[in-house]
Amino acid sequence: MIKFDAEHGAVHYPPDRRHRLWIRPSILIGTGALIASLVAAAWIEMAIAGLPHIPPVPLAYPSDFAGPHGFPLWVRYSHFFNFLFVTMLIRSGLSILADHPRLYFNDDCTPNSEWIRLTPLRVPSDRLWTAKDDARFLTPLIGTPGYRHTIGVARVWHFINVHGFIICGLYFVTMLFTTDQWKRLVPASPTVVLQAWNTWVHYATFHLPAELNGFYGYNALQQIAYFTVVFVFGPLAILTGIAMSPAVVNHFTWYAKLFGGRQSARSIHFLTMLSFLAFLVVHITLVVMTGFARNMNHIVLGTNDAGRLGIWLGFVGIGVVVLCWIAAHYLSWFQPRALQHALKVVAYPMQLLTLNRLMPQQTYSEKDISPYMWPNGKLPVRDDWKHLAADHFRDFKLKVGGLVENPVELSLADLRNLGELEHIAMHHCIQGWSGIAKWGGIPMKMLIDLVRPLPEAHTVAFFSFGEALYGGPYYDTQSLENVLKPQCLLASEMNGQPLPEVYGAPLRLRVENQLGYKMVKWIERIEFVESEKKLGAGEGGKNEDDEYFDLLPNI
Ligand SMILES: Nc1nc2c(c(=O)[nH]1)N[C@H]1C(S)=C(S)[C@@H](COP(=O)(O)O)O[C@H]1N2
Ligand SMILES: [Mo]
Repeated sequence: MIKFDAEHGAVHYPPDRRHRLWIRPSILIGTGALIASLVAAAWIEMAIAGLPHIPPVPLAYPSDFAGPHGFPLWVRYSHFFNFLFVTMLIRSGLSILADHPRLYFNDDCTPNSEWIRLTPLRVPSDRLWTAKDDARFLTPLIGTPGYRHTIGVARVWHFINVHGFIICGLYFVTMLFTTDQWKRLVPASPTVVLQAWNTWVHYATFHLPAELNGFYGYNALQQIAYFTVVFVFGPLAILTGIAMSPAVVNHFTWYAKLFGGRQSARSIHFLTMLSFLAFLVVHITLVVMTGFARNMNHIVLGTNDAGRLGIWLGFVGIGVVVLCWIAAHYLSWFQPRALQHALKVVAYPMQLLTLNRLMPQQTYSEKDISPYMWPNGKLPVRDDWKHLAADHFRDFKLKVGGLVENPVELSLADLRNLGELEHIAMHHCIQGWSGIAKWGGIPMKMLIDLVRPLPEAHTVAFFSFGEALYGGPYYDTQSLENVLKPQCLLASEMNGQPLPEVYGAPLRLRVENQLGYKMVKWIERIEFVESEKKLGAGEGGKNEDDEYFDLLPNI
């Protein structure tokens, strides 16, 4: 593990390292009751009728076997790479979750409405408690990268690996259906369900059913389990991942509703991860219990004998995967900038072609407005801001300049005279929480028409009165193209009231096709520039510079 000096240790290795898990009791009891009743039903059936007979699944018997034999090379490789990608996704996903360690089935994310909490802390009601204050950290034994709030780098791993996971999955399914291997996984008759139940009665009452040779076919319960993992959990994980994209959800509002809302999609995304984990535990246990050496030869070598080679090579394979976790951990701490750029190479061109083309067009109504909105960021401490705030920003002048024909200084009243628009929108924070609010202000397009950017101006930079998490003024940039999209506002009102101080007074940005950190609060001035590379560390904003966040977070 990495050694930190005292200064870095204070940031990277926070003193409160308690891990706690709380689950809403009704959910724990409900889940427990469901599992207990399935087990009880199995015992009752055995007590009354005895152990059910499991007829040999005809396809699965070597003697009259008609289906696919063994595991071809492509199955074995896909299996290995899938294991690598899924474990990387789980480890980085857990790190992302730790950044807002609460899951909800409602889109408001009001504290105490969560169904699961991975933090020992309750949200205090007597002082300002931001979502950043609430962020936790994981031990690197569980999460990538581990140690502290590192969502930027965790997202890099998540998004790079998801490309691998999807490519691997598409390859596997294509090969499955262009050969006869699909017959292993796809239940061909309804009797499979009955046989799966009978097999469950065996397992649940601690009887191992007569073991079929997996080289030739699976038992009915196994077939249904594999089918569900490949054709239900895999796609569901991908689809609910997409349902967390602000660009998608703020264009196709119905899409998140398919999953019961944006936070419900996030919860289901987590539950698919738990299902993968549960599957992994049972799968590995049964591989070990039902003829370990022979099974490992099937999986690793594609042979059907009882030699030890498969076991040894299998352990080498697992060792390679663990080495990848360790390498990812060290790369995260020593080469975060290179990782950030690597994701940009992979994702940015695709985003410009796809997600970033979606126009925000949210149609929420007043009744959707969240009763609570998580705040984020540090309230400005500068004297000039405090003086302006004390006088309700009457003397505030927004400075708009840089590469423009007509630089201006505008008071809030001047801005209001330019024209005002309102929309009700869902805010998506990179950390995972959301909230719906009504925003009022001047569309950026009107301001742009007024100042007339020069042809070489491609980027708009927003500078805040406030400081960033690790000090230095907060700023962020947008492409000119994105601020010209609908629903992009310089907001001075929230839910029909002047913008409250905590939420960014006097002005904040709204760009609804992106994540929250792009929406600078407490805006002091706006500058049109050639490119984001001229500002700060050149990555496009304070979070991009310091925390390795994406330049264009459409997801
Ligand atoms: N100046 C400034 N603006 C900021 C931040 C900040 O730390 N400083 N945090 C950003 C983040 S991460 C989010 S999610 C939103 C939060 O907006 P809210 O407090 O209105 O919910 O503000 C964004 N704007
Ligand atoms: Mo955020």
